[in-house]
Amino acid sequence: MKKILIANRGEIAVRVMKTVKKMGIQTVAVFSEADRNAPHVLLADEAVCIGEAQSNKSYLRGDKIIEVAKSLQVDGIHPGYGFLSENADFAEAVENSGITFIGPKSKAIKIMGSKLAAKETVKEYDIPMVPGIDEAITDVDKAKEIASEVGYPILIKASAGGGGKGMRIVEKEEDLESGMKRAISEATSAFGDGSVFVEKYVKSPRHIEVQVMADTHGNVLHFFERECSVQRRHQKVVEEAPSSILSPELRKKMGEAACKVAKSCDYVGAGTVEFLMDADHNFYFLEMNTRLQVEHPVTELITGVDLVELQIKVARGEALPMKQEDLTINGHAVELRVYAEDPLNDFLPSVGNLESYQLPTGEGVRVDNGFREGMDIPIYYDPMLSKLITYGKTREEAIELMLEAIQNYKIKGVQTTLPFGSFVFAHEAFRSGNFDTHFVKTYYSPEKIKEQTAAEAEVVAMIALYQYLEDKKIVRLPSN
Ligand code: MV4
Repeated sequence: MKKILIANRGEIAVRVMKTVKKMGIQTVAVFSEADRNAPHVLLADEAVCIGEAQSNKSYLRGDKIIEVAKSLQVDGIHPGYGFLSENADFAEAVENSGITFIGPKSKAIKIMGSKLAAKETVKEYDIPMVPGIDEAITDVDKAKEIASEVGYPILIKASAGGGGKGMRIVEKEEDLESGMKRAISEATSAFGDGSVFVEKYVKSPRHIEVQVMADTHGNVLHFFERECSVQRRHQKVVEEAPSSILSPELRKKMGEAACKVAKSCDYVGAGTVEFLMDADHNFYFLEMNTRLQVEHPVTELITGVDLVELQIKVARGEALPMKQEDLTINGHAVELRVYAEDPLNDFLPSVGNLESYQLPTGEGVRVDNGFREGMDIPIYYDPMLSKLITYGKTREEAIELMLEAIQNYKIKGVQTTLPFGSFVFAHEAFRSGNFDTHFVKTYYSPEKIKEQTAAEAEVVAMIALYQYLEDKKIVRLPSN
């Protein structure tokens, strides 16, 4: 591979390009009219404008992107995450045009894009699943039967759903019929597919996912887990690796289960297998994400591997250069997603101009960033500015570094989720490791940040006062 096109924008386009360059491969950026001066455009060897700002006129235009790739004699397309990354038709169109899609085959994308197809596919692989039914269900009486078998509360889920869309908790039998009708109509309007199924509702779950990587020679490795339980409305905000609650035995079991999921669909490339873990540490397969994830850096820091480099090697047909036994966990990493959103105002997007934008640096601090001082934040895309990742020998060390690094961000012009990050990392429940997916709902309110800001202001005032008194002492000394 001599030239790779990165079909994405923002921090992930920059992140991917860094590795592509490191490998001595030429880079091609595509960009929308809103991104003319964006960092990913400036970093690339070549850059081509593919349309107007709206995603469906630029970053989602697979046909245009393939056209650009062909005209510039590109060998591979890296889709990043979001946009076209999990679009099976795009992956297929790329392959059909004679270019390598740096990701799995379209068949694997298609299977894992449907929760029911995924369940069907992994069935013979002895993967723990949440009790329930693994086929689309429309008959209310049948649903009642399943529900009384697994016990209430149950969760109705849309097969095509993602990010919690089309999910409905049902506490008791008399609510089942209306819940099901709503779930079906919601799924139909949101995904054009009204298939729903029923599972036992796991009450206080943790979200633990396993990074896998498979080559075209039949090797599948796992790169341990990431804990992503701290999320708000199905949007992850804080991630870490490893999870603070897994024993080595459990880690091995989950890693092996994740590899089996990958094998079940002939997976190739980087993927993530999501599990729910209940309060008794039982784990259940949820779904597989067939892309590089936003939170991949925490895995890179604890394993010392460059996941993008492995993606490219595997796409070139090389065998994975290590064995499972070679992989070990070293230290601990935490990540905060820094969004241009106002945590004091229901996390509404806070778009505007980045009047000041200075990033923390230092040992154990990694910032994956897609912005620059003076830039306007486009309203058309996800408002994530950067990811702050810190690494330490222990979890405590990583968290301390994180709190310090958050303070060393200097952003003016927009509100960000940085103060919310301070809240999470300073919180006793997070620090103790005793938390679940309900963390934000349970502990967070804007008042918490206001209290925190007031406490910080008090410290700053005390320091100023002390300095003032000290200065006065010095000034007075000669006259005394
Ligand atoms: C569940 C669950 C409880 N029980 N399934 C949410 C998104 C989708 N990927 C799966 N989700 C869940 N499935 C059963 N049987 C709770 C969730 C869930 C959740 C999962 C992971 C991370 C955050 C979450 C927040 C709320 C609900």
